[in-house]
Amino acid sequence: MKNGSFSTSCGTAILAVFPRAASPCHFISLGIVLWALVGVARPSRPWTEVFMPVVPEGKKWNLTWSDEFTGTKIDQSKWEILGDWKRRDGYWVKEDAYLDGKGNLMLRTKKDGDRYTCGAVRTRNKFEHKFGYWVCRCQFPEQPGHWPAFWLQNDGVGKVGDEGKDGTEIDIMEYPWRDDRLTQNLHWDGYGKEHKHAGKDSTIPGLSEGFHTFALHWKPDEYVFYVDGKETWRTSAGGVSQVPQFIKLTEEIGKWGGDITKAELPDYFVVDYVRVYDEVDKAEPPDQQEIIRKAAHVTPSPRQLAWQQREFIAFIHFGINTFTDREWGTGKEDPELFNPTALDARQWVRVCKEAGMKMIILTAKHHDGFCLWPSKYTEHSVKNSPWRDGKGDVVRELADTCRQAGLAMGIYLSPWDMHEPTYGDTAKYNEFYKTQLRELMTNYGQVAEVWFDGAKGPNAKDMEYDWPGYYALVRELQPNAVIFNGPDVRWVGNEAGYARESEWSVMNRNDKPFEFVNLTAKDLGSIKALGAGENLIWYPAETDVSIRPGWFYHASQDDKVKSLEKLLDIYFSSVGQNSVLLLNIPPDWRGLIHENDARRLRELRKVLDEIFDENVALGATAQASHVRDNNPSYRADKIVDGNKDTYWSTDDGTTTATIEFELAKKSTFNVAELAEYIRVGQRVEEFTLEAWDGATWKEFARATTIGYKRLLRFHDVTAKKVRLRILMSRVCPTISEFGLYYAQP
Ligand code: FUL
Ligand code: CA
Repeated sequence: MKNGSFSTSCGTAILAVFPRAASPCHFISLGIVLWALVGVARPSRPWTEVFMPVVPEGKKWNLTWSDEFTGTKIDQSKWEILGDWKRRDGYWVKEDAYLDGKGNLMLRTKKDGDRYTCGAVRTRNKFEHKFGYWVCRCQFPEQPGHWPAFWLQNDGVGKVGDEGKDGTEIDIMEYPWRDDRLTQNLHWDGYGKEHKHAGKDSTIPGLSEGFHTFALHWKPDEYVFYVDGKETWRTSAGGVSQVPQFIKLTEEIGKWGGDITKAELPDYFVVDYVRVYDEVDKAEPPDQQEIIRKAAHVTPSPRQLAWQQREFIAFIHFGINTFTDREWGTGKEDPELFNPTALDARQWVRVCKEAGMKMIILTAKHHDGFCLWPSKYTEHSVKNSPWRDGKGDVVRELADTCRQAGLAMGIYLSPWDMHEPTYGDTAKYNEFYKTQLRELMTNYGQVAEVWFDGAKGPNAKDMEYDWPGYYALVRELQPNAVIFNGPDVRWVGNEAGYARESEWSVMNRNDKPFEFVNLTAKDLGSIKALGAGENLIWYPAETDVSIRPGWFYHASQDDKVKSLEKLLDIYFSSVGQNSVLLLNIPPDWRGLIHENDARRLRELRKVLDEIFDENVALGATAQASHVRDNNPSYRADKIVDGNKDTYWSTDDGTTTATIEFELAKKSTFNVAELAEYIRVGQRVEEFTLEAWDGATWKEFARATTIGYKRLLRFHDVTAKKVRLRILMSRVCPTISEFGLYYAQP
């Protein structure tokens, strides 16, 4: 329920007189009515300003982040829903955190058999921010034995030393008692014997009824806490956190809140919104035109370009899980289990190469910690397996075979390691991980991609990966390798095989050491998503998906290899949507790619070759409405010359244009291919394709972005004249290729 600008400001006082059985929505409408009746003057400024701290001259508040909890599903691009696992005297379970469909987040506490469960959410890795004004509007639960909390957290809170500057638990509101008394707290230097704490309790009559706001003004040198816009506590205890922190909204079951067996359940903590504001300069925002121009001129690095041109690459998940029939191991597996009977990297390479793939990325170490190469730094590897009498090295065999076959090689090295004893000790483990990375980056020749996986199980020990250190090492030892989940290549955001309709390669990065952009956001590249454009980067998408349901081989999935139709759809939606397709084909326990997978890949190649065999637009005569400088080297026929390195363009200010093509002969087609000359940037925002039917132009395809490659499928069209209309482009469009093909039904 989103309130108008005035209902909230005095809503609280009036709402408090109502019992809390009905939905909060009713309160608000009653509140408005009553307010009108009693003639309370409406504040002339919006409530936000009235209730927000005053900022210094020349500054104003700007809403940086918020969730109003509208809709019916918790927005998982903003929140991680916690559970299901034990927490204090109860359990956090996902089903107890949900939206009520009326604009509120509900965190429920309930009894489930003999367990007590409740809900919790956090913005870790999704929104982390420092300083500013953080406010939550909510209504408390009523029953004993549990309590609501609105707090900020950082993984560095466990670091001892440097006081709370390297991370502090900031409890903006905790409400363990039911007597109008809340507590606000700071905790830093971990939770062990170095633990430090400062806190303040405040009693505010009426707090236990209705909705209230709880806020923190976090300044570089001071925290100021507020309830309903009134200051309750001001402190610089712990030296004030200087690092980005994430939000937690939680229910907590425990004795601090009283006796849960006395509670009438379910009970609810209802959150209307969370908003985060920053102090910004009053000056005008940067000129939109300037951001658009800048974005259109961001270009790929040579390593990114080389990676993009590979288009279709292979992922090989192979390891101890292959022999235990698992997706995630435990780290406790006996290396004896690793014993492929017929491992042949030449077969892997042959299958991939024949499928048209240009690189193979191998899971040198998955989360279980078992290494496919004889690492000097652990015993948990092929060297203690019966395979090749402990003398084998899968990384070496694959690297050598790829090199001979002219395929590039990529390495996946899981940061999360369930076996390694130092895991959990930030300094020691990072050292260990980097020595392993060094081994792989030095002993196996050229590496073209390093794949960093962010996955970490819910029970993984807490520690901080040294991302900047990992990236630096790769740059030092393999300067041509692209770093996935790092500075060069981003995860497309799902594992289903589909890129976005508008898949941009230019985005505005944040200042986080790992997730540079919100990878799962629906919109990453529109002008709106680029915001102020302070940090524009070329950041293209890689689409990882498995040919089978699992990433590792399972005999039970031999008949679940994706259909040809499905793989084609994935190809068109990834390679054909400005992304590289990373298709996983897991070798079986023999150490061979299973016949079913190999057959499906051959079928895929055959169909792709058939589709792209003949481009009926090749060599067409082409006439453009605009040509850059009237210069022949930018003429329209550059689009249909079969050369990726030549392109048509218009004058700088010209962002819409039309090209008419006359094909050599009347042809039937149902697939189109377009390419932008991305060496100079990605620009096109919208275009259509139309065919001349003898009387009029009929649109047969329309799409948004193009980028490196755009493939479109449509119903059969038969025509001799076709036109491409660029409807919107950030600056002058640069189109290097256009193709029309026919796919058999
Ligand atoms: C995930 C991992 O947890 C899966 O096991 C797999 O390796 C996939 C590609 O990435 O994060
Ligand atoms: Ca060309």
